[in-house]
Amino acid sequence: MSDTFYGSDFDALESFDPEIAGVLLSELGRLRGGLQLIASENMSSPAVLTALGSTLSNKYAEGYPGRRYYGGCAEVDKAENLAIERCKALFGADHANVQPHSGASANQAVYGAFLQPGDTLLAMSLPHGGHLTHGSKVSFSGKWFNAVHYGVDKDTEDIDYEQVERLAKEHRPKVILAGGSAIPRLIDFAFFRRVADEIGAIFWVDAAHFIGLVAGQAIPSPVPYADVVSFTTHKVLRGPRSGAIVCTEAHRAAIDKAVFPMMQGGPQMHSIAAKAVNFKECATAEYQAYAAQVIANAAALAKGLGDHGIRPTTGGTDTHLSLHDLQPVLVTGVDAEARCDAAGITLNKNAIPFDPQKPNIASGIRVGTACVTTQGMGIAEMQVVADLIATAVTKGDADPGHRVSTEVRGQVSDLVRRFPAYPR
Ligand code: DSN
Repeated sequence: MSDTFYGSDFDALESFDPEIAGVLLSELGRLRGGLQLIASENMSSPAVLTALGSTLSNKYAEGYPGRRYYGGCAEVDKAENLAIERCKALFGADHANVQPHSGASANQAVYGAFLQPGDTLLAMSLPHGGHLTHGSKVSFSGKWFNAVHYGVDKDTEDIDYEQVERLAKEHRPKVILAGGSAIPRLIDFAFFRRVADEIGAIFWVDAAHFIGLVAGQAIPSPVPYADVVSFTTHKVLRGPRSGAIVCTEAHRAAIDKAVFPMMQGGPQMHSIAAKAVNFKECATAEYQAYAAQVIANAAALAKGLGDHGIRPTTGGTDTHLSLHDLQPVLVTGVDAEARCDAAGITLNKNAIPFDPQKPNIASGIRVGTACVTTQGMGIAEMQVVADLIATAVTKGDADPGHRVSTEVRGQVSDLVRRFPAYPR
C-alpha cells in the first residue's frame, strides 16, 4: 500500500457525510447479503472502481486524444488511448469510440451517425425482448424515427427471421438493428448481414447484454458482420457503468462526430480509465473461464427453474440470461419479483412474448448469472438457487416477515456467505 492520494477516501466521506457513507455501506451489505440475479448487473472489480473514484473525474477533455478543446489533457489522453487500443484488440475491431456515457448515449450516437429524423429503422420490438432505444414510442428513437418492429416466432419464441426478411424488403429501412434486453438465444448475425446487404442497409448490433460473453470468447462475435456495434460496459462485461461503440473503418468519422460534438460534451475520463482497466481484465484467461461459466450457470438455472414448472421461454438459453413464463405456476411477474425480494433474491419481472399482462404486471421473470458467477458460484449452486426461487415464487409472500420469506432468506444468507461479494 502506498500513502499517495488517488481520489477515494472513505474515511473522509464518512466523517463529512455519514448519511451518504451509510448508503454506500448498506448497499454493500445488500450486495453481500442477497442473491443478485438481475441480468443486466454485475460486480466490477476493485481496480475498476478505483479508476472510477479517481481525480480523472475532474478533467474536461472535449474532443479526442491529441485533439482536445482544453489544455492539460496529456494524462487523460494516455487513458483514452489505452482504452481505445485495448477495446479494438479485444474485439478485433477497426475502430473504437470509448466516450459514450451509457448504452442509451451510445445508441443515440448511432442514430446520429446513420439516420435523419423520419428515416426508417427495423428493430426488435420491446415486448418481444428489444429495448426502449430501439424505436419504442416513449423514447426519442420512436418519436424521431420511423421504427418498424419484428418479433419472435410464436412456436420457437426465438427471433422470427422470416419476418425480419419480409419487413426489411417491404419497408427498406436505412438501418437494421439486432439485439435487445431479453433475448436468451444466440443471434444469427450472418443472416442479418445478408438481409442488410440485399437492401443496402446499415447493420447495427446492440450487444449491450452479451458483449461480455463475446469478450470472453464464449459466443460468436457480431463484429465481423456488423457495420457498427454499440454496448454497455457494466453488464456481463463487468466494467464501469458506461458505454462504447466499435465500427468498421468506413464509419469511423461518422461515429466519432456523432458521439462528440453531436450528442455529448465532455467525456467522463474517470469512466474511460475504468473502461481501459476492464478491457485489460477481459483479455485474461480468468475472464474467459468466467464467461464460459456464466453460460453454463445460466443453462443450469434455466433448467432448474423449468423443473419447478417455471418455464424458460425458447426452452432454455445460450447466453447469460433466461426468461421464464410464470403462467404455469399461476403467479404474475410483479408478485414473483416482490416475493423474491422479500426472500433476499433480486430479479426483475419481465414481459414474455405475447404476454397477456400489462408490462407493469408481466407474466414473466428474467434472471441472469453474471453476478453469481463473479462471486464464484457454479452449476451445483444454480440448482440450489433455482429451488430457492421456486419456493419464494410459489409458496412465499411479499411480506419479509412471512414464514417462507424468512426461511428462504436464511438459506440465501447461508449460500452467499460461502461466496461473498467483494471479499476482503
Ligand atoms: N435496463 C437494461 C436491462 O435491464 O436490460 C437495459 O438497458
